[in-house]
Order: sequence, then structure tokens, then C-alpha cells
Amino acid sequence: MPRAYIGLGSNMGNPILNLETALKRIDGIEGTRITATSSVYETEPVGYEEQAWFHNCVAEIDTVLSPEELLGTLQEIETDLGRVRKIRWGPRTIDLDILLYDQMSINTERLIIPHPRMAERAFVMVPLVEIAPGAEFPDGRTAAQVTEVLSDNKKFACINRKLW
Ligand code: A4P
Ligand code: MG
Repeated sequence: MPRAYIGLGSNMGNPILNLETALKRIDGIEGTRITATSSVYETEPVGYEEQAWFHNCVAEIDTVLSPEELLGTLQEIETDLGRVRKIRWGPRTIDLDILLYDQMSINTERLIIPHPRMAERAFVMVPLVEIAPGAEFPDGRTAAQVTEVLSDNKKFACINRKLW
């Protein structure tokens, strides 16, 4: 069964509860199971800085859904959790990004995998490496190798809390 990694982020409402609810919903997707989740990290906002710190985590899933089907389902979950798209990179109740899907490389108008910019972002790479240091990118590098060159210089803290 294909294996994928989902990046979760929230900085509105009750972020811990939003992450928890999203994880339950992801595990409830037909033909999809969560196989591991990272700790939750409190992270300084990247991109648009006039907003609250985020809570971020990463989930590993096995799924029978294609990447496009998975994207559609994750967007439904975002909408159900009250996500309203206003400012790019701005505040959100929940953001669900497909980081990796097997070792596929996809570049369409709707979907880019690996997720663009993930390699520079500590809030993605640190939780990913916590659960899957050996996860491979399309170019054959592992998550741990990619993380060695992390450069976003942002502050973050592991709050030592597992939601799953
Ligand atoms: N899209 C393309 N590829 C993908 C993919 N692999 N996974 C398209 C998910 N979506 C993908 O996303 C915009 C469009 O990206 C979607 O319609 C989909 O077709 P969006 O979720 O609507 O908008 P967004 O999240 O504001 O934009 P984007 O580009 O996904 O933003 P980022 O880069 O994800 O940044 N700082 C901290 N500390 N923690 C965060 O979680 N998140 C962001 C969002 C900024 N700063 C942050 C955090
Ligand atoms: Mg997004």
C-alpha cells in the first residue's frame, strides 16, 4: 500500500484540539490508516510573521487513495474544520499538506509533491525526521539528509505531547 506523510499546522482557535480532530478524521478516511505521528511542536510563523505561533506535527499514513484523491479528501477535512482561505501563509484553523507520497514526484497545477519549501522548514522537517528519518525523497536523499541543510533559522520547541 502506498505510504505518505502529511504535515499538519494550526494557529487559530484551539490548535491542539484542531490537530487531534484532524488526525482522527485522517485515520477515518476509507482505505487509510495512520501508522505513526510525531510529537507536537510550537513553531514561530514562517512567511507572514504578524500572526500567532503555530502548532505543527507530521503523520505517516498508509493509503489506497491516489495523491489527487488524498488531496481532495484533506481539503474537505480542512473545510469541515472551519478553514477559510484569506491571506496566503496567514492564520488557519488547520492546514493539511501532503509532504511525500512514496517516492513520487508530482508537479501539476493542483498538486506538487514533495511539498514545495518543505526542505527549508524546521516545522516540517524536524517532526518528519522524528518519525521517519529514512523516508526517501524522489532524488533518493533521506529526510535526515535533507534536514542537515535546514536554513530557516526559526525558533521552535517540542512540547513533548503525542496526540495519537
Ligand atoms: N497544493 C499543491 N501541492 C500541495 C500539497 N503537496 N499538499 C495546492 C497540499 N496542497 C498542495 O494551499 C494552496 C494550494 O496548494 C491548494 O489549493 C493545493 O491545490 P492552501 O492550503 O489553500 O494555502 P496555504 O496553505 O496558505 O498555501 P501553501 O502554499 O500551502 O502555504 P504553506 O507553504 O503550506 O505555508 N509557519 C509555521 N511555523 N507553521 C506552519 O504550519 N504554514 C504556512 C503555510 C506558513 N507558515 C507557517 C506554517
Ligand atoms: Mg497548505
